Amino acid sequence: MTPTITAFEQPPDRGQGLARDMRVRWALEEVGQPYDVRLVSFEAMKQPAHLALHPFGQIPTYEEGDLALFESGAIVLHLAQQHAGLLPDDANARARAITWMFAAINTVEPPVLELVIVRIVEGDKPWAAERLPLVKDRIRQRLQQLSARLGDADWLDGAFSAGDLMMVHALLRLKPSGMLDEFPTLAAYVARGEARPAYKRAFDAQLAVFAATASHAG
Ligand code: GTB
Repeated sequence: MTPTITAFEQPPDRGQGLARDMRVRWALEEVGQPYDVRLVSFEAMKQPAHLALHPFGQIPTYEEGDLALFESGAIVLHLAQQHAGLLPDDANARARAITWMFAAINTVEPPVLELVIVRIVEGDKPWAAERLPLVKDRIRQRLQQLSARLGDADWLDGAFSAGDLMMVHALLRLKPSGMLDEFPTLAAYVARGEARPAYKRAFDAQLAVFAATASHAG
């Protein structure tokens, strides 16, 4: 059965692959599972039909038969458990890869999102300029720790896993800020993720959505 995911009808990142449907697309491509995409507007996301799928009125969602999921991490974990290729067979290695998924969304991503908040949401507040360096320092602390753990390895724990997929995508959000370049080990790690054929296919698919929107707008 072909699953259906949801994504922005009008991607605010102009197809840079920063929205979280990108993780799900990437995981689907890594495991070779074809999928359909239903594009939703910001308005439709807050309507009952979409809220029945996603209680917080967001994308991505995932539907497969009578299963409906939300939360990109949960969707990627579901795919990784159903298909070979994103989690190791060994039970302990599998648990460690899942740990990295949680680390990506629960430890590394929150300070990264704070940067977006202080720059965009709170940018006009009188204290925003004072807060920015504090937020950046918290990000640097996490990047330093992650970089130290990665060392000269290609991936966080042996072969590429769903943990790397989630971590690379969480780090990608930092690219426009230039902060990733302060940590060459992590910049190279993210570049390795972006170089994967599955990443490229997923990226092209979401970019095509923006290109279609842009051509309609023009
Ligand atoms: N924890 C959830 C998950 O991991 O799935 C978070 C889902 C989420 O934040 N969804 C966002 C959304 O639907 C899109 S990804 N927002 C609409 C709303 O809340 O009304 C976040 C995002 C948005 C935009 C950019 N961008 O433009 O660069 C990047 C990421």
